Amino acid sequence: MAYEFIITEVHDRAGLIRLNRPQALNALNSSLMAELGNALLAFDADAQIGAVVITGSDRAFAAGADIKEMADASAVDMLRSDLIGPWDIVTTIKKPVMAAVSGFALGGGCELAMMCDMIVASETAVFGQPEINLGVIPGAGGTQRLVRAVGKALAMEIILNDRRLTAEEAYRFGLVNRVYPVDSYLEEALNLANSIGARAPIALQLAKESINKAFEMTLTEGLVIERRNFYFLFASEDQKEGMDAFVNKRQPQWKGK
Ligand code: DAK
Repeated sequence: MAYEFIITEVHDRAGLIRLNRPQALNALNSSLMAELGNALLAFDADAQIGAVVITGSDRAFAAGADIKEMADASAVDMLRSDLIGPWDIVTTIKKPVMAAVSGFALGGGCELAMMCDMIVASETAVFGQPEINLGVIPGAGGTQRLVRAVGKALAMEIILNDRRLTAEEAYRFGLVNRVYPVDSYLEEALNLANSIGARAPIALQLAKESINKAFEMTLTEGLVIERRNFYFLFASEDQKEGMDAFVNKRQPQWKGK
């Protein structure tokens, strides 16, 4: 499909989505977000794809939601626009999603990265939630996901006082998985996506679902979900294949069935 604000590519089993509004540092306007949502759904439905990577440019992953687009909106405009719909797709697709972040990941850009399952950063990445400078607060999960990622004390500084995190700090505080030089972070993110994406598809889906439940329920409830998903996998051909391959000392061939 032809898109205006994103570019999609396939690298082995990894689907790559490049945010592509360079003149606006990939500011996330509603058209870009709609395209991103459609591309994510298309990769999620494509059996050849095992995992998805979202990236921007070396200069900017995304400098936030498009301030110019929302500057004059009323509260009712915002409420009616259902802005959050396409953003939700990032968190509801079944396959693992990775953000490959270089340069600015600010406001909605940081929130988009945090919606992904993992973040691979370049050494030049900068994470921040500067909405306070605009007289607003994060609106796409920043106040919730940042706290869970880096803890309350640091989240308060970042959101209340526009503290920005370097890639190295983001790694140290547990916001990102890995940091690489700017000329290799994307390739490394694709390698990671391909490594993950080559694994048993149904187990991947249920592992991701179970981990995400850890943020939404009590330990007892989460353990029930995990155990049910574990038992359910014994209904899959991939479980039989995986265990047979181990017993017979061969590589498994996953079918996603
Ligand atoms: N929106 C629109 N345009 C942007 C932009 C943004 N967020 N960020 C940068 N640009 C544009 C600039 O206006 C400029 O355009 P021209 O003037 O050339 O036409 C161009 O990109 C280059 O930017 P600069 O000239 O400013 O470049 P610098 O290197 O000097 O500065 C910067 C880079 C990233 C530090 C600076 O551009 C900046 O501070 N940008 C704004 C960062 C920010 O405040 N981000 C938070 C935005 S609020 C929600 C979903 C999402 C959100 C809320 C709700 N729901 C679903 C409910 C999210 C809200 C936000 O993200």
